[in-house]
Amino acid sequence: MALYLISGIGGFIGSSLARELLSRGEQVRGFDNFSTGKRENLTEILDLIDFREADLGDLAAMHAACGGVDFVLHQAAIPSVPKSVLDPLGSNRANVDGTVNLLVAARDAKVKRVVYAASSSAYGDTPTLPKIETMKPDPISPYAVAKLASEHYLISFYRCYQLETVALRYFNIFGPRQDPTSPYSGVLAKFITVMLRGEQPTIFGDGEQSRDFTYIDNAVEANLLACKAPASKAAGQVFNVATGHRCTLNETFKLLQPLTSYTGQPKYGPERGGDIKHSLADISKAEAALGYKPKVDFQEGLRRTVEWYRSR
Ligand code: UD2
Repeated sequence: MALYLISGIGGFIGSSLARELLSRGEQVRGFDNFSTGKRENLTEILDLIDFREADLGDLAAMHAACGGVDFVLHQAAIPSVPKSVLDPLGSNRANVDGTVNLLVAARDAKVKRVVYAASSSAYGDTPTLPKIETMKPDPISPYAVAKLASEHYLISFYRCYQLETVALRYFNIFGPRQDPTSPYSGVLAKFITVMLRGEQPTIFGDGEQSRDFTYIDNAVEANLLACKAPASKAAGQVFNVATGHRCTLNETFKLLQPLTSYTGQPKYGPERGGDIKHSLADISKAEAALGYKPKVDFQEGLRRTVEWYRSR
């Protein structure tokens, strides 16, 4: 049994990681400042975990949180392209300064490995698809720059201090518990909840933008594999975490219609600043080095997510 520290444990990815680790009999500690995470995501597991309310900006709290920890799963962030365009300083504080604080604490506590929630936004809008880790990154939004800067900090901490680090470039993770209520929420959480209410979703732009939407269980599995993969294959490395397929927003809307019983049409609004047009991953590096294989495809993921929101 190992002790895992999850930053951002109140978030949808952090709380999903916690549930899976508990079901595997592992020990879980976690912290959140509830800036985007939610207490209700932890309700049934609160008694089973060592939870602390803390902010990544508090180095003393990070040192305390890392004591005795085997693996850190660093999910805490302000995860939004448009929010970072409005507030680049806030994005940098949470997404870069916060990461460095946690890395310093993890290094000092001699944790075995830090696995980081990096982002596909690092690739930017370069025309070549699929995106492969050897491509030169070309981030557009402050959020994408911050996520990429943190990746480089992870690699630096491996090179300079031999702290084993792994960066997982998430491609549009979705699933149960993703918050649909903020203007910055992920598109699928918004579309599903709006359509279930019989309301019209808004597509920003022409709807022909595409994403490699990745169901949460795949991201959870990738994190747990990244903790256990041999250091020779994983440490100091960056991996795409995705499905290797993409879907446009217009196609996604059509898939959601029968699942949500929504019979109307979407509205179209202006394109969003800082957005990229197409996103699709090559996942062969994660397959070869981590043994990663997407377990749940997009359509099945949509079905499970719609069912979850419907049951609320
Ligand atoms: C980026 C990253 C993703 C993750 C995420 C964190 C890319 C390709 N992906 O997601 O991996 O790091 O940031 O937030 O960079 N949209 C609508 N209507 C809405 C909401 C969104 O049309 O009501 C559009 C939006 O303009 C975009 C697409 O849906 O074209 C996806 O937006 P999103 O905010 O769900 O995720 P994205 O791609 O910015």
